[in-house]
Amino acid sequence: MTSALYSTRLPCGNRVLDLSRTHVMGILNVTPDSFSDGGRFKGLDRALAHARAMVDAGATLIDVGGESTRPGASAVSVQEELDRVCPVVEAIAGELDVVISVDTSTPEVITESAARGMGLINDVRSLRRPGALEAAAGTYAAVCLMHMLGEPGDMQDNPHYTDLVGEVSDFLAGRMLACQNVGIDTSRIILDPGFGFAKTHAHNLSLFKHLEGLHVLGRPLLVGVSRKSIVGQALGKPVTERLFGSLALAGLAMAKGARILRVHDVAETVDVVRMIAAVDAAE
Ligand code: YH5
Repeated sequence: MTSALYSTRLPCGNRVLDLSRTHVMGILNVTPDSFSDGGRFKGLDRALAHARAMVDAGATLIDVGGESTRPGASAVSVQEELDRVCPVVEAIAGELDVVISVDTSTPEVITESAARGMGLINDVRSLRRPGALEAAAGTYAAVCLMHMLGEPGDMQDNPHYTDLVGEVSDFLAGRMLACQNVGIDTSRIILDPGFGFAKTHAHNLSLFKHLEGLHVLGRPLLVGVSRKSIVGQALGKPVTERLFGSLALAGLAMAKGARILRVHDVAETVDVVRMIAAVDAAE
């Protein structure tokens, strides 16, 4: 087992996450493709029910996402993203005992979500949008910095690396420094290699194999591979048939020291985590 070099207390707004153990983060999409019918109230109702089910299944974080990062997805206005995300954050904060993560790059969404109970800023752009660093510095939320080159729309255009782990590590170190420079303490930061973002299948596999190389940065790692193409391409399976492959990678990520697993299938992943934790706890 890989043991941590960092403090295991991650401050997440008015909560603290104990990263001496591995946590499961449940994915909650609040994009219109996930809520096509029924209007806002029904959308809110369903989002809350889904969040509740994931918490009951053992998720200790819920990741609320109002902007699709799929290549080709249309851009969402700031107001639209606020309208999608804020009511959901408020509703979860009012009812559930869970850290609320918000998948956003938008300064206004960072600020408004924090005021409603967000505990973790999960920005796939690592606070590179103008004003995002300052917005994050104005909150007490934890920050997940993720590696991605370019933007979701162009990131898969021929990504190239000469030293994959080194370049991912350097990028994340640079973003940690940018955070420090605006007053975001390193104790608030977690890191993510960004599987599927500006990476070929070979890159994803190699980065996963050498995940331990990112421990040199001295911060907890989050891994998000649930149902992604790393599974689909390795197994030749469509998105609906990627559960077992995703669970294999969840177990492997945990064995390699990842402390937060971002997943769709919470109950199944929680079994994987508990099983490995039981073995780790043995004499
Ligand atoms: C991540 O890795 N990923 S959004 C395509 C899929 C399945 C899932 C076709 N936000 C990450 O989940 N945040 C996303 O199959 C993330 N780390 C962090 N921190 C993409 C996604 C997905 C894409």
